[in-house]
Amino acid sequence: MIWNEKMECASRDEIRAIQLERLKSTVERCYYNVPHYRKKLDEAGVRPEDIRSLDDIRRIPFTVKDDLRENYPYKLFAAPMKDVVRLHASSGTTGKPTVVGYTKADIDMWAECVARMVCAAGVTPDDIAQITFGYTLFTGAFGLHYGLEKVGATVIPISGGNTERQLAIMQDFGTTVLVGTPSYALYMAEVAKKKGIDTRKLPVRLGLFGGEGHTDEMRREIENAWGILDTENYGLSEVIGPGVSGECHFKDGMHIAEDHFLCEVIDPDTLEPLPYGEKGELVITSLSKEALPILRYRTKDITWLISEKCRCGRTSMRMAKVQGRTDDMLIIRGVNVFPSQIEGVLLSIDGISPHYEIVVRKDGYMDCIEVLVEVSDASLLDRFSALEALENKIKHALYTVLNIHADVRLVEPQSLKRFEGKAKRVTDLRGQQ
Ligand code: DLL
Repeated sequence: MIWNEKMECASRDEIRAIQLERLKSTVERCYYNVPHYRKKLDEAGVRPEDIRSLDDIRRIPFTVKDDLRENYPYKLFAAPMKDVVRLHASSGTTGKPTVVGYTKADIDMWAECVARMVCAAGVTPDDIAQITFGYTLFTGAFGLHYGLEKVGATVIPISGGNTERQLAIMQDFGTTVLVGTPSYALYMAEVAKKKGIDTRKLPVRLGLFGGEGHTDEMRREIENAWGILDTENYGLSEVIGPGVSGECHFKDGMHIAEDHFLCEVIDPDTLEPLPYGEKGELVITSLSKEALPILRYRTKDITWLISEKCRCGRTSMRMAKVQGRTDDMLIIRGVNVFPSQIEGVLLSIDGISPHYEIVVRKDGYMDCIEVLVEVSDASLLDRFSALEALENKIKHALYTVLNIHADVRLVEPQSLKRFEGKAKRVTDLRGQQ
């Protein structure tokens, strides 16, 4: 079902007209309500009335995460606090979190975007959705919650953690849709197996996964373990939360809610916009937000835009699966390495589990990368030659894809850390040595 056919199937001309009108009012709102934006726009010599076509967006300066930090907590808000009804925050790895606010209209718009997204994935009012994201300052749980309720699905707001209870509730309440991070879905399947629960026999039929990326190999792993359709969605708190884009059941890119978010892809080095289909950094401008409008936000997420019409009938632009972030990219002896590339290799090899950790350190001046991965069968660890053969096989496969030598250490099943939220798989010790 298409939730909002008028918008999701609008012609390109119609969408562009809506985007231009909303871009103008967003720039105006920023200019007249947020000193930070006024200063930046003045410095760039741009006044709101200079925005006459969508191409004029190129004249607007970029916004980066540090702008939110420097204006902590509320200085980028374009609405008075009496109109702000909700706050969320994103925990940065360093320094202060970034705080985001929503008016009533923003919350409605957010629910609308998530409703479109979950319908595209296949949710109906008959579904029972279990939300395993934490109901915290993180946008994941509340974002999905309001959108799922809007389409009439039954929501189980179980929140994160306590996997055994999650499984018990899932069995008792007849959950049909699992909502969370892909890594948690895998972990739940593993706990279920230990408890003797056959996840494939449960009524769960659909996964709505996001908040972090997952490779096609990991997706197959999840689909096999649960016997479900695994769909992915994308968003970020600075822009709204989940609901920026999501896959339909064709899983051929994530449909963008283009009447609310204007997406560009730029070359992260030259900052020049790239044509559709070319890979670069995603930049998003909000088009209808009131409390925290955001102009040309550099997401650091690497993807490309897909302009061909989708088989589902929606006309919206799609974004490809995020390939990594410009800032989780590891540079190992001069070679750019994305953790997702390593994951892709590991999941294509039999005899190991999808749980892994990447440790980067310096040996003298040399960058060294070590990949720890759990074997599926603990008895392998006692069979030296088989163990060595498997390690070599993984090393070779990693070398073929990454073009660098990585050390591989096979470890016992269940010995690596598990995650209830976003997985943190990389430990980079180079700065601390
Ligand atoms: O993760 C919002 C969200 C929650 C999206 C639940 C989908 C589902 P933040 O905590 O601000 O917001 O983190 C945003 O997470 O810039 C990406 O790097 C990453 N991310 C989110 N979804 C995906 C995805 C939420 N599907 C950051 N694939 C973003 C890859 C993702 N990365």
